[in-house]
Amino acid sequence: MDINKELEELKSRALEQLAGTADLKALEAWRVFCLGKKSPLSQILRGLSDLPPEERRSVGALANELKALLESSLVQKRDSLQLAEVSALQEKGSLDVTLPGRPITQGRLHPTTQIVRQICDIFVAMGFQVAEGPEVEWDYYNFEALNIPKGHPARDMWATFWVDYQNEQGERPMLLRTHTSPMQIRIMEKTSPPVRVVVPGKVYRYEATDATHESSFYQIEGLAVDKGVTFGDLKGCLYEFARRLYGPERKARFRCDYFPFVEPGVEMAIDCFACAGKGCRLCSNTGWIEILGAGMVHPDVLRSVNYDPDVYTGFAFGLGVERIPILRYGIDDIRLFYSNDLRFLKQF
Ligand code: FA5
Repeated sequence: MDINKELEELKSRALEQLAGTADLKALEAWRVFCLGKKSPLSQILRGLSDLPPEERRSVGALANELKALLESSLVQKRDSLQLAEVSALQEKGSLDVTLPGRPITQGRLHPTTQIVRQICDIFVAMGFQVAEGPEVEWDYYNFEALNIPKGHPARDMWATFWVDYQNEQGERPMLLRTHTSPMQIRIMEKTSPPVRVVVPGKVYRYEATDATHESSFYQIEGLAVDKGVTFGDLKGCLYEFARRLYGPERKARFRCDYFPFVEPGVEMAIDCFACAGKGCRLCSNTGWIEILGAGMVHPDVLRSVNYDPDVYTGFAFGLGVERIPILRYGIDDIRLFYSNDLRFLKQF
């Protein structure tokens, strides 16, 4: 049959059937029959490319016109059927359109995300940039380039999840990063000094959990390298950070600590909010809660990324993100953060 004639017939048949549809179910059946993938109209449209060019143009225009007409008729019919259904329900008294709608529950940012953003904002205001890096890391970045060669006892400080992948030498060089410090190396490899950057991210440790320890948690790494950076800059920067985050009344304490990639190394602690420094379960009876490790970047680390330690110096720090809201809001167990209890999460 002539395609133009076939289209005419399709049109009158479809419109006639549409006029006869009495409910939404029948309308859906009509849609599938007249506009679905297997409908005669779709087949004509699909076959257009096989027609000679002249015919293709005229048939194509007609077929597309018919498709648009059927689609708009469908929308109109659906609206009128829906309206009729609502009126029928109202007449029966089973629909009360004056009832207030159900409130839409709104999600919110996880407390860890909120605190990561607040901390990064504080450092951005001090001139730091923000960068991110991989959670699955090479042994080289997590340990070796940070002055922790294979077999070094300092590796015991960070019990690790290794990825089950062996290289040609039979070694397993891939792991879940135990800290954000590998990003110090990745950033210095790609950038010339001066560097001022903070790196938020998730880290993993193969260790037992307790009120202040999780096996996966967040850290924020900080790194500043330039000519003439001193330990005074490190302390000034971190005191200012604590003041902006906790207010002036909270006490901060620096003590010597050991990290192979800094020299000298320190830990910074804040006085325990729960016992006002007297000693309790949260602070393991010390009165202080450690929030970060820090120090002056070790000359060997600078050398490993081709920075001249006689010209450049720098400081680095790595802070445990969850410890910050613990101190700020008086949360007495870190495990609450990731146990998905909405009664806890909704408070932030
Ligand atoms: C480090 O991870 C070093 N990379 C920090 C560093 C960076 C030192 C740069 C010097 C220079 P440490 O293992 O102490 O250090 O962890 C840093 C912080 O992460 C701790 O102060 C603590 O706040 C937090 N933290 C450590 N272990 C856990 C854990 N299991 N659960 C929650 N927070 C933790």
